[in-house]
Amino acid sequence: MSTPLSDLERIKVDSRFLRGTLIDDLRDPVTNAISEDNNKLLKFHGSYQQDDRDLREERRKQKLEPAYSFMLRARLPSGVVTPAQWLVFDRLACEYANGTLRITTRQTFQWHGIIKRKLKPTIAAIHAALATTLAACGDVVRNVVSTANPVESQAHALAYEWATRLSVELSPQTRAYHEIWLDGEPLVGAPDEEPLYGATYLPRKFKIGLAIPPLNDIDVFAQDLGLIAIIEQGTLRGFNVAIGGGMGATHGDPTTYPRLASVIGFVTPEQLFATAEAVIAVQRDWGNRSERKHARLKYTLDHRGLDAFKAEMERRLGFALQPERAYRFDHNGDRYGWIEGANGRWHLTLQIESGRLADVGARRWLSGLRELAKVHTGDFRLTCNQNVIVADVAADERARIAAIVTEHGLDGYRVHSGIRHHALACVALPTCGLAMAESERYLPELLPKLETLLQTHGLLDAPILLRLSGCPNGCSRPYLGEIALVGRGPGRYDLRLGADFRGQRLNQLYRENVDEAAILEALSPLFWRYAVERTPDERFGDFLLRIGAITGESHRIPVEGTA
Ligand code: SRM
Ligand code: SF4
Repeated sequence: MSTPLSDLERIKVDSRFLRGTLIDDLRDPVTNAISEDNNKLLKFHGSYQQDDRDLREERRKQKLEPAYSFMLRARLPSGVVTPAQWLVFDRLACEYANGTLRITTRQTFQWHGIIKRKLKPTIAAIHAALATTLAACGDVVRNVVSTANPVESQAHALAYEWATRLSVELSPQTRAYHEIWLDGEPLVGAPDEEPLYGATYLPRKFKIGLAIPPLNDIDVFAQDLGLIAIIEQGTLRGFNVAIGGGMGATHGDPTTYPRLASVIGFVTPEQLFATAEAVIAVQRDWGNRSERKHARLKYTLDHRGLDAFKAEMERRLGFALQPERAYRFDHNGDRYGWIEGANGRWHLTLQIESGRLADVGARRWLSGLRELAKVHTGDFRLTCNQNVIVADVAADERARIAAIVTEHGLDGYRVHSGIRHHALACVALPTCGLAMAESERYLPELLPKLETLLQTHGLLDAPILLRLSGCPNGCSRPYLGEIALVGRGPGRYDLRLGADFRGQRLNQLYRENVDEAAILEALSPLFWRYAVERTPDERFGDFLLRIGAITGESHRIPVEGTA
């Protein structure tokens, strides 16, 4: 007897290509919420229904419905935003959302706190700004991310273009989005078509990222499909293909786990689309549609076998992948400050703590970026480390840009400690319905304590990757942190240690379900030993492995890709 399909598969089938009864729910004035089934469909349109968890208990006592609102996520291929778009997005944050813009770990924007009747005008305004929210969430190919490396060379620009084309061309084709949000005419006669996805889309979310070595700022091995651009003598030769990365896990369930993508070969640029489509199509057909916990590509690979998956891909493609080419990653962080591009234009990377653009005290970051957008003639690039690059600045414009940056307190990157420079935190409370512990709101409390500890050992400048997640889903890619906290419950975390600095080795559990005091107590002697015993240029994670503070091998990618 075959296993029954998950409930979501039924909802997708019945949805008529993602329509459901969303239009009716949006019109219903009695509640600020929408039905459970439509909630599932709404994700494909780029939005999640949430409620303010800080207010949940109080409202329950008062017998009020939870404080419902909606999170909206844009699909911004490779994280590129024009100044004109920035100004629109900023206005929407102030008019319809909670007065903040949130840069995500997949180089796009989220708005939080949009009430139901403002969802449609917000989406329409995003569309009018030539962007979309379609397929920013849901069981589809998500926004394709790519190394936020503006114009280092022609070959870099070309690799970037491929990522953008993948994002655009792998988008769903349904007209439902236009009908629901943009007052498009309902479809009569010919049915919608989804040539790649079919009526039930994919078994689960599917993430693609393209990295341009030596930067692994997108964490290419955390992607379902990771592409590593191979540039030789200034020419883009093609891409190494890595499949089956993913971070999500469930506490206490060993059948779920983070996994790094496996490199399965090399393709030329001309073969890229067909290859991406083949990976997606085999996952579409082979992925687990009964148990969503096991539906990501990583489980399909581990269940059916990597070799069998590759063979099926190649059978459908009609050609074999070439052997992987040599590559080397240096690090997976961002390079702060000004950098000159190959064409003599300049790029300024600013650090935005947890990606949250807001005006708080002297940190007038939302206003600062708005002022920059008013005068900047290049574009902005969001990074997967939740930062922003003011890209493509003429040499004689630098002073004006720098003045705005300083005036709004955006110049912290100049003085930040090594660990602060490399800290990521997911959203978590109060909006994320899955959060078990604080993350974004905890980071500003935790960092000074860690900095004090590091300073004691003379390590304030040591670049250490710190990643916080409010639950094991791993939205800040915590399993790739040299130090990571993964939420267990209020004020309690798993402390994980020992990933590398290139995104090529997963970390390991060091202390389970501990509070802040225990975390600091566990780290202090390790910092001390690191200060005293490290070899020149040895990174914290590598050091921990060498001294045996963490043991055993987790799934690991060789430091140097082999030809
Ligand atoms: Fe995530 C679910 C936020 C990147 C793995 N993620 C969620 C939701 C939508 C919670 C929910 O399902 O109700 C969170 C909304 C919180 C809020 O209030 O905004 C959420 N994820 C985020 C963001 C905003 C975190 C951030 O601080 O920037 C990131 C948005 C990315 C984007 O622009 O598309 C974000 N999420 C990630 C990443 C990192 C990445 O992709 O590089 C991961 C790990 C990689 C992966 O997918 O394996 C990630 N998010 C998850 C998972 C676990 C998936 C799994 O396979 O188990 C969930 C839960 C789920 O899908 O059921 C999840
Ligand atoms: Fe929410 Fe967990 Fe993702 Fe953090 S890691 S945003 S708590 S789902």
